[in-house]
Amino acid sequence: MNRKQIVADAPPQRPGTERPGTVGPPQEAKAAQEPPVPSRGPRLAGDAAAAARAFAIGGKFAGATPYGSGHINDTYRAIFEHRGASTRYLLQRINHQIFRNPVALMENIERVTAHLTTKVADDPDHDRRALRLIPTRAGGVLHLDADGNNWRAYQFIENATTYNSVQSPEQAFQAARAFGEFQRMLADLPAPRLHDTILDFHHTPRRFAGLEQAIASDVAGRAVRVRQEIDFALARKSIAARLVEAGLPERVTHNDTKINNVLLDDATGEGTCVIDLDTVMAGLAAYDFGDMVRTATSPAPEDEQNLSRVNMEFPLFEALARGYLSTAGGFLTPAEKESLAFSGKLITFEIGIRFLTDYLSGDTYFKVHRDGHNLDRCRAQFKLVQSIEFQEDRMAELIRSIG
Ligand code: ADP
Ligand code: GN1
Ligand code: MG
Repeated sequence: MNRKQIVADAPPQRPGTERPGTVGPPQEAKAAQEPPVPSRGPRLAGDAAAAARAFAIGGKFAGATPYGSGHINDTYRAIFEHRGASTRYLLQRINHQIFRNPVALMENIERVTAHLTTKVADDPDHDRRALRLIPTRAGGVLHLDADGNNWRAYQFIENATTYNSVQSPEQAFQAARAFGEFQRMLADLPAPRLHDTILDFHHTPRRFAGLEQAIASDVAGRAVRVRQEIDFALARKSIAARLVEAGLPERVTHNDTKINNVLLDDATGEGTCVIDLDTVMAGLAAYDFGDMVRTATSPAPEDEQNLSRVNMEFPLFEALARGYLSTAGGFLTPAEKESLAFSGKLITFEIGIRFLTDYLSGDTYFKVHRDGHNLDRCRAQFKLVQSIEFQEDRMAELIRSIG
């Protein structure tokens, strides 16, 4: 990873547009002041062991192994042994190239987790229903190591699993129900407005402008290989502004509701806990529903290379819509409900152009595990957009019929 990624993936900010709650100056400007970023790899694993010991956890540290398949942070499962029993913790190095102000980010997470904890207090399973931060020995929630890396730790939620692709309509229903419940529980989060951890995160027109910039500069010399994908994106430029210009109400939203950001209970299949709270901030309900459509209506993974497997399957969409509206239906306005069917196409398109932008920029933002990985991800998103286009009217009708 290098600094270019900030320029490449973060939407450009217009001068004078800082809103209340925005974290610091524009990311491009800040990047110039940033110290060199440490390299990843075995040394970081060693750092994880040292970082784990910085948290107020009783017992003896017994190891930390890389965990999960997120594209941004470095996640470890750490084990501590105490009086013959092992306890696991979730340890994360926050990617501070992407989240430029980890202190403000953690302030958001502390407020959100505290609020959720009060909401689930009466649930017999309350310990597993909201993420619980582990304090550091120094009494904060962030450990800053000697290399300038920021670490946090959570209680590990046992007997629940995240899935990188949806396995059944029931699973789509449960995941969407949990994300809707998450929005519902945060609807009365007291002021002030949460910090914008990434400015204009779902501002699709600015994401589009980022793509146009990447095409024009073509720093990795790859544009010639992706003419078809570029044409696909350019042909849909007119849809980019539809959500941001719809006058929809701002809410506290998750903003990264891909299906692997909700833990589903191993015994019941129900949503146990919504995780990955780095982008919880002001947003539109439709952003969250849109990203659920992107990740839970096609059974293929996000980076599927066999595009014949990437399709918006209507039974999955129906389960998703019913699950989401079972918890969110009570507070959404008619205009918000009306925006849901379209949001799937838009957010899938938006993430597709972000993958394409990153491919053109030389893979500097999302973690990649093979050559052309971002391009594969882009192609899968665009195939899904096409599949949604064939079924848009039916999707809108279904949402109206649920009411
Ligand atoms: P990223 O931002 O890199 O996507 P996540 O916060 O989503 O990181 O964590 C990565 C993975 O770790 C998740 O997909 C999930 O499988 C697992 N995970 C995260 N938090 C917990 C937790 N508190 N308990 C158990 N597993 C967790
Ligand atoms: C990233 O952190 P993770 O892997 O859950 C990204 C999302 C994208 C997603 C695509 C901060 O999410 O916006 O939709 O990858 N997060 C950030 O899989 O950019
Ligand atoms: Mg995640």
